[in-house]
Amino acid sequence: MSGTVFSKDKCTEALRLMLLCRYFENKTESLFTQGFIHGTTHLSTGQEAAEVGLCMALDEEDWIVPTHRCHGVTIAKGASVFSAFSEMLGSKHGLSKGLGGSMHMSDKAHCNLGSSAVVGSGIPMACGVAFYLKRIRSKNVSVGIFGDGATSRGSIHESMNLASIWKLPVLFFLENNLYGMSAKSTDMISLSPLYKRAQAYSMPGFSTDGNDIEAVYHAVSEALSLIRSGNGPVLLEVLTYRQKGHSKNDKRVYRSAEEEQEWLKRDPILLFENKLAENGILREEELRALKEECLCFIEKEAERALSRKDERLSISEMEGLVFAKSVGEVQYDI
Ligand SMILES: Cc1ncc(C[n+]2csc(CCOP(=O)(O)OP(=O)(O)O)c2C)c(N)n1
Repeated sequence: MSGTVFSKDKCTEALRLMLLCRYFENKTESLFTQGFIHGTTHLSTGQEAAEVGLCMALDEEDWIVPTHRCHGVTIAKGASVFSAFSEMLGSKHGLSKGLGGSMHMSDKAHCNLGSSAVVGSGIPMACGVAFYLKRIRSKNVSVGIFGDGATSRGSIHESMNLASIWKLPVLFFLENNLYGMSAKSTDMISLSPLYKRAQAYSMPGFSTDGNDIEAVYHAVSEALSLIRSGNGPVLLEVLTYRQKGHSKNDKRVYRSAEEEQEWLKRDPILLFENKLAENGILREEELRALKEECLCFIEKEAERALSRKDERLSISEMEGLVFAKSVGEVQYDI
Protein backbone atom coordinates (compact mmCIF):
# COMPACT_ATOMS: atom_id res chain seq x y z
CA MET A 1 0.00 0.00 0.00
CA SER A 2 1.29 3.47 -0.85
CA GLY A 3 2.45 5.95 1.80
CA THR A 4 0.29 8.71 3.16
CA VAL A 5 0.84 12.32 2.17
CA PHE A 6 -1.16 13.79 5.06
CA SER A 7 0.73 14.94 8.16
CA LYS A 8 0.20 12.91 11.34
CA ASP A 9 -2.23 15.54 12.67
CA LYS A 10 -4.22 15.52 9.46
CA CYS A 11 -4.33 11.72 9.42
CA THR A 12 -5.65 11.71 12.98
CA GLU A 13 -8.25 14.33 12.16
CA ALA A 14 -9.36 12.41 9.06
CA LEU A 15 -9.70 9.17 10.97
CA ARG A 16 -11.41 10.90 13.91
CA LEU A 17 -14.05 12.42 11.63
CA MET A 18 -14.64 9.15 9.78
CA LEU A 19 -15.04 7.32 13.09
CA LEU A 20 -17.50 9.95 14.35
CA CYS A 21 -19.57 9.54 11.19
CA ARG A 22 -19.50 5.73 11.50
CA TYR A 23 -20.39 5.66 15.19
CA PHE A 24 -23.11 8.25 14.63
CA GLU A 25 -24.73 5.99 12.04
CA ASN A 26 -24.39 2.92 14.27
CA LYS A 27 -26.06 4.76 17.14
CA THR A 28 -28.77 6.11 14.85
CA GLU A 29 -29.57 2.58 13.68
CA SER A 30 -29.79 1.40 17.27
CA LEU A 31 -32.06 4.32 18.31
CA PHE A 32 -34.26 3.52 15.34
CA THR A 33 -34.53 -0.13 16.25
CA GLN A 34 -35.46 0.86 19.81
CA GLY A 35 -38.25 3.06 18.48
CA PHE A 36 -36.83 6.43 19.54
CA ILE A 37 -36.66 7.76 15.97
CA HIS A 38 -39.73 7.93 13.76
CA GLY A 39 -40.15 8.09 9.99
CA THR A 40 -37.24 6.67 8.05
CA THR A 41 -33.51 7.12 7.86
CA HIS A 42 -30.77 6.62 5.27
CA LEU A 43 -27.39 5.55 6.60
CA SER A 44 -24.18 6.30 4.73
CA THR A 45 -22.08 3.61 6.42
CA GLY A 46 -19.18 2.86 4.06
CA GLN A 47 -19.21 6.31 2.47
CA GLU A 48 -17.20 8.10 5.19
CA ALA A 49 -14.09 8.72 3.07
CA ALA A 50 -16.22 10.56 0.50
CA GLU A 51 -17.92 12.69 3.14
CA VAL A 52 -14.85 13.52 5.21
CA GLY A 53 -12.45 13.84 2.25
CA LEU A 54 -14.81 16.39 0.71
CA CYS A 55 -15.29 18.45 3.86
CA MET A 56 -11.60 18.46 4.81
CA ALA A 57 -10.71 19.88 1.39
CA LEU A 58 -13.31 22.66 1.61
CA ASP A 59 -12.81 26.05 3.23
CA GLU A 60 -15.09 26.75 6.18
CA GLU A 61 -17.06 29.22 4.09
CA ASP A 62 -17.63 26.95 1.13
CA TRP A 63 -21.24 25.79 1.03
CA ILE A 64 -22.65 22.29 0.74
CA VAL A 65 -26.11 21.06 -0.22
CA PRO A 66 -26.36 17.39 0.86
CA THR A 67 -28.81 14.64 -0.11
CA HIS A 68 -31.28 12.54 1.90
CA ARG A 69 -28.24 10.46 3.01
CA CYS A 70 -26.91 13.46 4.89
CA HIS A 71 -25.84 12.62 8.45
CA GLY A 72 -22.15 11.97 7.82
CA VAL A 73 -21.46 14.96 5.62
CA THR A 74 -23.39 17.20 8.01
CA ILE A 75 -21.15 16.12 10.89
CA ALA A 76 -18.00 16.31 8.77
CA LYS A 77 -18.88 19.91 7.82
CA GLY A 78 -18.90 20.81 11.51
CA ALA A 79 -22.44 20.34 12.85
CA SER A 80 -22.96 19.64 16.53
CA VAL A 81 -23.48 15.91 17.08
CA PHE A 82 -25.92 16.68 19.91
CA SER A 83 -27.99 18.83 17.54
CA ALA A 84 -27.91 16.16 14.81
CA PHE A 85 -29.21 13.51 17.23
CA SER A 86 -31.75 16.00 18.62
CA GLU A 87 -33.02 16.63 15.09
CA MET A 88 -33.77 12.96 14.62
CA LEU A 89 -35.42 12.78 18.02
CA GLY A 90 -37.62 15.76 17.12
CA SER A 91 -36.58 18.11 19.92
CA LYS A 92 -36.18 21.87 19.59
CA HIS A 93 -32.41 21.46 20.07
CA GLY A 94 -32.19 19.86 16.62
CA LEU A 95 -30.38 21.38 13.66
CA SER A 96 -33.76 22.21 12.12
CA LYS A 97 -35.38 22.63 15.55
CA GLY A 98 -36.78 19.11 15.33
CA LEU A 99 -39.05 19.91 12.39
CA GLY A 100 -37.03 18.15 9.70
CA GLY A 101 -35.80 14.81 11.00
CA SER A 102 -33.22 12.58 9.39
CA MET A 103 -33.59 13.87 5.83
CA HIS A 104 -33.97 17.59 6.47
CA MET A 105 -31.03 18.91 8.42
CA SER A 106 -29.63 22.35 7.76
CA ASP A 107 -26.73 24.06 9.51
CA LYS A 108 -26.25 27.58 8.26
CA ALA A 109 -23.53 28.27 10.83
CA HIS A 110 -21.33 25.77 8.99
CA CYS A 111 -22.44 26.76 5.48
CA ASN A 112 -24.66 23.72 5.07
CA LEU A 113 -27.81 24.77 3.26
CA GLY A 114 -29.61 21.56 4.16
CA SER A 115 -30.87 18.38 2.62
CA SER A 116 -34.15 17.27 1.17
CA ALA A 117 -36.06 14.04 0.58
CA VAL A 118 -36.67 15.01 -3.03
CA VAL A 119 -33.94 13.31 -5.04
CA GLY A 120 -31.97 15.78 -7.16
CA SER A 121 -33.63 18.85 -5.66
CA GLY A 122 -30.50 20.12 -3.92
CA ILE A 123 -28.58 20.65 -7.13
CA PRO A 124 -30.51 23.68 -8.46
CA MET A 125 -30.19 25.11 -4.95
CA ALA A 126 -26.43 24.57 -4.97
CA CYS A 127 -26.35 26.45 -8.28
CA GLY A 128 -28.39 29.25 -6.70
CA VAL A 129 -25.81 29.56 -3.92
CA ALA A 130 -23.03 29.55 -6.52
CA PHE A 131 -24.84 32.27 -8.46
CA TYR A 132 -24.96 34.40 -5.31
CA LEU A 133 -21.27 33.73 -4.51
CA LYS A 134 -20.32 34.77 -8.03
CA ARG A 135 -22.36 37.97 -7.80
CA ILE A 136 -20.66 39.06 -4.58
CA ARG A 137 -17.26 38.13 -6.14
CA SER A 138 -16.55 35.59 -3.42
CA LYS A 139 -13.81 33.00 -3.90
CA ASN A 140 -15.97 30.43 -2.15
CA VAL A 141 -17.65 27.58 -3.93
CA SER A 142 -20.90 25.72 -3.55
CA VAL A 143 -21.03 21.92 -3.59
CA GLY A 144 -24.08 20.10 -4.85
CA ILE A 145 -24.02 16.51 -3.61
CA PHE A 146 -26.02 13.80 -5.39
CA GLY A 147 -26.12 10.08 -6.01
CA ASP A 148 -25.91 7.92 -9.13
CA GLY A 149 -29.70 7.50 -9.11
CA ALA A 150 -30.15 11.27 -9.14
CA THR A 151 -28.09 11.63 -12.33
CA SER A 152 -31.18 10.59 -14.30
CA ARG A 153 -33.25 13.50 -13.00
CA GLY A 154 -33.88 16.50 -15.21
CA SER A 155 -32.98 18.93 -12.42
CA ILE A 156 -29.38 17.69 -12.52
CA HIS A 157 -29.07 18.15 -16.28
CA GLU A 158 -30.69 21.57 -16.28
CA SER A 159 -28.42 22.65 -13.42
CA MET A 160 -25.25 21.43 -15.13
CA ASN A 161 -26.18 23.16 -18.34
CA LEU A 162 -26.90 26.51 -16.72
CA ALA A 163 -23.91 26.29 -14.37
CA SER A 164 -21.67 25.71 -17.37
CA ILE A 165 -23.14 28.57 -19.40
CA TRP A 166 -22.95 31.00 -16.47
CA LYS A 167 -19.57 29.62 -15.27
CA LEU A 168 -20.89 29.18 -11.75
CA PRO A 169 -18.45 28.23 -8.96
CA VAL A 170 -20.12 24.91 -8.23
CA LEU A 171 -18.70 21.45 -7.63
CA PHE A 172 -21.05 18.69 -8.73
CA PHE A 173 -20.10 16.00 -6.22
CA LEU A 174 -21.44 12.67 -7.43
CA GLU A 175 -21.34 9.94 -4.79
CA ASN A 176 -21.67 6.81 -6.88
CA ASN A 177 -22.52 4.12 -4.31
CA LEU A 178 -23.63 1.78 -7.14
CA TYR A 179 -27.34 1.68 -6.28
CA GLY A 180 -30.38 3.93 -6.36
CA MET A 181 -32.71 2.11 -3.95
CA SER A 182 -32.81 -1.45 -5.39
CA ALA A 183 -31.63 -0.43 -8.87
CA LYS A 184 -28.06 -1.09 -9.89
CA SER A 185 -26.70 2.02 -11.55
CA THR A 186 -25.19 0.09 -14.47
CA ASP A 187 -28.70 -1.30 -15.27
CA MET A 188 -30.40 2.09 -15.08
CA ILE A 189 -28.02 4.66 -16.51
CA SER A 190 -27.10 4.87 -20.18
CA LEU A 191 -23.49 5.91 -19.59
CA SER A 192 -20.47 4.57 -17.74
CA PRO A 193 -18.37 6.00 -16.21
CA LEU A 194 -20.78 8.62 -14.98
CA TYR A 195 -18.32 11.50 -14.79
CA LYS A 196 -18.41 11.55 -18.60
CA ARG A 197 -21.73 13.38 -18.27
CA ALA A 198 -19.48 16.43 -17.82
CA GLN A 199 -18.55 16.36 -21.52
CA ALA A 200 -22.15 17.04 -22.50
CA TYR A 201 -22.01 20.26 -20.51
CA SER A 202 -18.51 21.40 -21.53
CA MET A 203 -17.03 21.12 -18.06
CA PRO A 204 -14.11 19.14 -16.64
CA GLY A 205 -15.11 15.79 -15.16
CA PHE A 206 -13.09 13.07 -13.46
CA SER A 207 -13.47 10.28 -10.95
CA THR A 208 -11.62 8.97 -7.94
CA ASP A 209 -11.62 6.09 -5.46
CA GLY A 210 -14.30 7.19 -3.00
CA ASN A 211 -13.13 4.75 -0.31
CA ASP A 212 -9.64 6.26 -0.14
CA ILE A 213 -9.87 9.43 1.90
CA GLU A 214 -6.63 10.90 0.62
CA ALA A 215 -7.65 10.27 -2.99
CA VAL A 216 -10.96 12.05 -2.37
CA TYR A 217 -9.23 14.94 -0.62
CA HIS A 218 -6.80 15.45 -3.51
CA ALA A 219 -9.44 15.11 -6.22
CA VAL A 220 -11.68 17.64 -4.45
CA SER A 221 -8.71 20.01 -3.98
CA GLU A 222 -7.91 19.76 -7.69
CA ALA A 223 -11.53 20.43 -8.62
CA LEU A 224 -11.71 23.39 -6.22
CA SER A 225 -8.63 25.05 -7.66
CA LEU A 226 -10.12 24.77 -11.17
CA ILE A 227 -13.40 26.25 -9.94
CA ARG A 228 -11.75 29.04 -7.93
CA SER A 229 -9.79 30.07 -11.01
CA GLY A 230 -13.11 31.25 -12.44
CA ASN A 231 -13.64 28.71 -15.21
CA GLY A 232 -16.95 27.41 -13.97
CA PRO A 233 -18.16 24.08 -12.63
CA VAL A 234 -16.51 20.67 -12.32
CA LEU A 235 -18.10 17.23 -12.02
CA LEU A 236 -16.32 14.87 -9.64
CA GLU A 237 -17.50 11.27 -9.33
CA VAL A 238 -16.39 9.39 -6.22
CA LEU A 239 -16.77 5.62 -6.41
CA THR A 240 -17.97 4.09 -3.18
CA TYR A 241 -20.45 1.57 -1.74
CA ARG A 242 -23.46 1.81 0.52
CA GLN A 243 -22.84 -0.96 3.04
CA LYS A 244 -26.32 -0.90 4.59
CA GLY A 245 -29.72 -1.03 2.98
CA HIS A 246 -31.19 1.95 1.17
CA SER A 247 -33.32 2.79 4.22
CA LYS A 248 -34.50 1.08 7.37
CA ASN A 249 -36.64 -1.73 5.90
CA ASP A 250 -34.41 -2.75 3.01
CA LYS A 251 -33.55 -6.49 3.05
CA ARG A 252 -31.06 -6.00 0.16
CA VAL A 253 -32.37 -8.96 -1.88
CA TYR A 254 -31.19 -7.30 -5.09
CA ARG A 255 -27.50 -7.95 -4.38
CA SER A 256 -25.41 -10.88 -3.23
CA ALA A 257 -23.74 -11.47 0.12
CA GLU A 258 -20.50 -12.10 -1.81
CA GLU A 259 -20.63 -8.64 -3.34
CA GLU A 260 -21.16 -7.09 0.10
CA GLN A 261 -18.27 -9.10 1.57
CA GLU A 262 -15.94 -7.93 -1.21
CA TRP A 263 -16.80 -4.31 -0.50
CA LEU A 264 -16.38 -4.75 3.25
CA LYS A 265 -12.75 -5.57 2.51
CA ARG A 266 -12.57 -2.08 1.00
CA ASP A 267 -14.20 -0.40 3.99
CA PRO A 268 -12.79 3.16 3.96
CA ILE A 269 -11.99 3.23 7.68
CA LEU A 270 -10.30 -0.16 7.55
CA LEU A 271 -8.25 0.89 4.51
CA PHE A 272 -7.09 4.07 6.20
CA GLU A 273 -6.30 2.37 9.51
CA ASN A 274 -4.19 -0.20 7.66
CA LYS A 275 -2.39 2.55 5.79
CA LEU A 276 -1.63 4.41 9.00
CA ALA A 277 -0.36 1.24 10.68
CA GLU A 278 1.78 0.21 7.70
CA ASN A 279 3.36 3.64 7.50
CA GLY A 280 4.00 3.79 11.25
CA ILE A 281 1.79 6.87 11.66
CA LEU A 282 -0.50 5.62 14.43
CA ARG A 283 0.49 2.97 16.95
CA GLU A 284 -2.05 0.34 17.93
CA GLU A 285 -2.63 1.90 21.35
CA GLU A 286 -3.11 5.35 19.79
CA LEU A 287 -5.68 3.91 17.41
CA ARG A 288 -7.49 2.15 20.25
CA ALA A 289 -7.55 5.36 22.30
CA LEU A 290 -8.89 7.38 19.37
CA LYS A 291 -11.68 4.85 18.77
CA GLU A 292 -12.58 4.82 22.44
CA GLU A 293 -12.65 8.62 22.58
CA CYS A 294 -14.91 8.88 19.49
CA LEU A 295 -17.27 6.16 20.70
CA CYS A 296 -17.59 7.73 24.17
CA PHE A 297 -18.27 11.12 22.61
CA ILE A 298 -21.05 9.76 20.38
CA GLU A 299 -22.63 7.85 23.27
CA LYS A 300 -22.48 10.92 25.50
CA GLU A 301 -24.03 13.22 22.90
CA ALA A 302 -26.77 10.68 22.14
CA GLU A 303 -27.57 10.35 25.84
CA ARG A 304 -27.68 14.13 26.20
CA ALA A 305 -30.05 14.40 23.21
CA LEU A 306 -32.22 11.56 24.56
CA SER A 307 -32.50 13.19 27.97
CA ARG A 308 -33.90 16.35 26.33
CA LYS A 309 -35.93 14.72 23.55
CA ASP A 310 -39.27 15.85 24.96
CA GLU A 311 -38.30 19.53 24.88
CA ARG A 312 -40.22 20.34 21.71
CA LEU A 313 -41.35 23.52 19.99
CA SER A 314 -44.85 24.64 20.86
CA ILE A 315 -47.37 24.73 18.01
CA SER A 316 -47.20 28.52 17.85
CA GLU A 317 -43.38 28.52 17.80
CA MET A 318 -43.52 25.98 15.01
CA GLU A 319 -46.07 27.98 13.04
CA GLY A 320 -43.84 31.05 13.32
CA LEU A 321 -41.02 29.12 11.67
CA VAL A 322 -42.98 27.19 9.07
CA PHE A 323 -45.43 29.73 7.66
CA ALA A 324 -44.27 32.73 5.69
CA LYS A 325 -44.79 36.17 7.13
CA SER A 326 -47.10 38.49 5.26
CA VAL A 327 -45.61 40.79 2.64
CA GLY A 328 -43.80 43.71 4.26
CA GLU A 329 -42.77 41.72 7.32
CA VAL A 330 -40.26 39.54 5.45
CA GLN A 331 -36.58 40.01 6.23
CA TYR A 332 -33.90 38.25 4.22
CA ASP A 333 -30.73 37.59 6.15
CA ILE A 334 -28.49 35.68 3.73
C1 LIG B 1 -37.95 12.97 -7.07
C2 LIG B 1 -37.87 11.69 -6.30
N1 LIG B 1 -38.02 10.51 -6.95
C3 LIG B 1 -37.96 9.35 -6.28
C4 LIG B 1 -37.73 9.35 -4.92
C5 LIG B 1 -37.61 8.03 -4.15
N2 LIG B 1 -36.20 7.81 -3.85
C6 LIG B 1 -35.69 8.12 -2.64
S1 LIG B 1 -34.05 7.82 -2.55
C7 LIG B 1 -34.03 7.22 -4.13
C8 LIG B 1 -32.74 6.69 -4.74
C9 LIG B 1 -31.71 7.72 -4.88
O1 LIG B 1 -30.54 7.11 -5.32
P1 LIG B 1 -29.19 7.90 -5.40
O2 LIG B 1 -29.42 9.23 -6.01
O3 LIG B 1 -28.20 7.02 -6.05
O4 LIG B 1 -28.80 8.16 -3.88
P2 LIG B 1 -28.51 7.08 -2.74
O5 LIG B 1 -29.84 6.77 -2.10
O6 LIG B 1 -27.88 5.90 -3.37
O7 LIG B 1 -27.61 7.77 -1.78
C10 LIG B 1 -35.27 7.29 -4.71
C11 LIG B 1 -35.58 6.86 -6.08
C12 LIG B 1 -37.60 10.60 -4.26
N3 LIG B 1 -37.38 10.68 -2.96
N4 LIG B 1 -37.65 11.75 -4.98
